[in-house]
Amino acid sequence: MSLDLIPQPRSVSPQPGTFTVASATVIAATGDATGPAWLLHDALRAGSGMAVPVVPHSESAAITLRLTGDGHQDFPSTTAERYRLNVTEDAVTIEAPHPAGLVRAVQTIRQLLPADTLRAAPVLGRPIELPCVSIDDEPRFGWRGVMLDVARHFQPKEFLLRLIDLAALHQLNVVHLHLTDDQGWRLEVPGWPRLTEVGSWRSETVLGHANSGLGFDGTPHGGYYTAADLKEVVAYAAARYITVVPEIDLPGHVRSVLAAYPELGNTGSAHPVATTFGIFPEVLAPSDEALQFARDVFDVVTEIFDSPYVHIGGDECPRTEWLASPRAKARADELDLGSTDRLQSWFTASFADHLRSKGRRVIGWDEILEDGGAPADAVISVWREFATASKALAAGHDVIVAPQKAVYLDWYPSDQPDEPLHIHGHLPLETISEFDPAPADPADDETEHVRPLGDAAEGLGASRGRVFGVQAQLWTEYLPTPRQVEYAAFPRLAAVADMAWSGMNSRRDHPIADRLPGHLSRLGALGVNYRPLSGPHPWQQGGTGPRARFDSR
Ligand code: TNX
Repeated sequence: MSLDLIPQPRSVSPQPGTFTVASATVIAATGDATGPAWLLHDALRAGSGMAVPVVPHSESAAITLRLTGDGHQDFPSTTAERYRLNVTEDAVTIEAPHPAGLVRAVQTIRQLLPADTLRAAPVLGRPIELPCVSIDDEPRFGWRGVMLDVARHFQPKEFLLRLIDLAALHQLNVVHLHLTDDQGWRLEVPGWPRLTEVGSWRSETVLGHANSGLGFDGTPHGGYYTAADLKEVVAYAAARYITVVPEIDLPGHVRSVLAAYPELGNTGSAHPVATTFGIFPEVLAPSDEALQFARDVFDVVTEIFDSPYVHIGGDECPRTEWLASPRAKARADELDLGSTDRLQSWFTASFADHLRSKGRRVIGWDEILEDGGAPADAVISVWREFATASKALAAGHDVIVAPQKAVYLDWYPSDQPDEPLHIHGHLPLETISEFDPAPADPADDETEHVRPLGDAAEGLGASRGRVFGVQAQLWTEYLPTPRQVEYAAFPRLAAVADMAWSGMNSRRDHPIADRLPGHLSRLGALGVNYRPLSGPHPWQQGGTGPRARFDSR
């Protein structure tokens, strides 16, 4: 019998029989196992209607969650997420060295339950059964992420919570929020009120694709999160052992900042928040004011987010304005950089110093390796060419594998002409399911491969960097609403999750194509607007209006 689990666990032995969740069933857990136990309680309560109590000890039919380690494993790390799940006709036993592993096992149970149990209210009308099975599981990578761009199109807080829950269901452990960009600034920063007053909205948005020449929609678009909103998101994720990594994209992609505070730019002239998409020449001036601005923002960010990592962006930062600015050139000379092009490297180092003083490490897109490079402890999100990963590793950087050709879910999911508007490219599910994020990695043989992410200080001075893991990107230029994001994300994100958790041998032995049909019934029960395997439903197609497919390259 196939259990259609995604991701595929390391070892699964199905047994005959089932465990029935009955009125006498209890969940036994104590101490740090209690949080994961309540997650299981909530999952059962919603979809089965049964309030299975969490109790410290039990003599009767029980689901037991037990911590086996000393609880001191670092999280996130692959060791922290190991778990054993044993379902017999009489009992369900979950053991893990860390509560994170218990939570992963709870997610596996959510997948083992009938798909209808994932609904918000019971519809099943029959006993809730779990197939007997014994599972021994551990992820290949300690960083399994998904990035959501909430800057190009603001995404409501409720959707962040839903995405976190969907990430949890797929055993992902990082949700990266791209909080700022040319088209909008999405978080409150005390002392800089115009960031939200001015920078959080734009007057209108280009219709269709930026290159399709259809004009603008004339409709203001915007929104931002309060500190309380973001703390709620962080806490919701933390209960699921998911780290929310914030990104503040600097020193490029700052049109929303400069609309609010033109004095932070190189020309002082005011530009509105961008209403179209692409790469803009406007970047921060290499001034003390701009550095102070960044520090103030990072101070707020580190107060809200407990992630050991803060993403500083760093992508697509044109040098045009600096090269044309006598002040920028003078600053580069004063700093003895040897070249104006190195100003970005100076920004990166300054941000990293400030964040390091707060016990955090920076992550940047792979452009931060250029023109002077990045501090040794900077983690690189490799997004352009996969080959950059080896260069970054050789230079001693830890790496998050995120190449556009393999994990950019804003690319078209197929060649079909009826696909709704996406940015460009072609990224079918098959490409994802074949991609190996670390081909030369000894982890591939599925033996011991513990590579903890560790704390902020670890990795300093390492001669060769480590592959932290894999991350999918959901850029939202052309995915304006949660439904459109869901279409782009699913089921391809399930294939990314499989890639991030399971070793290559396991993925080859259990092709995801065999497990997806079963898994789609889970997404269906959750009301996810996924793309059917054969192509879009008529109502998901691009049609002939502004949402029509447009291939600009
Ligand atoms: C490049 S990936 C960008 C983003 C776009 C994306 C679209 C990266 C670091 N920069 O600004 O949204 O391509 O795929």
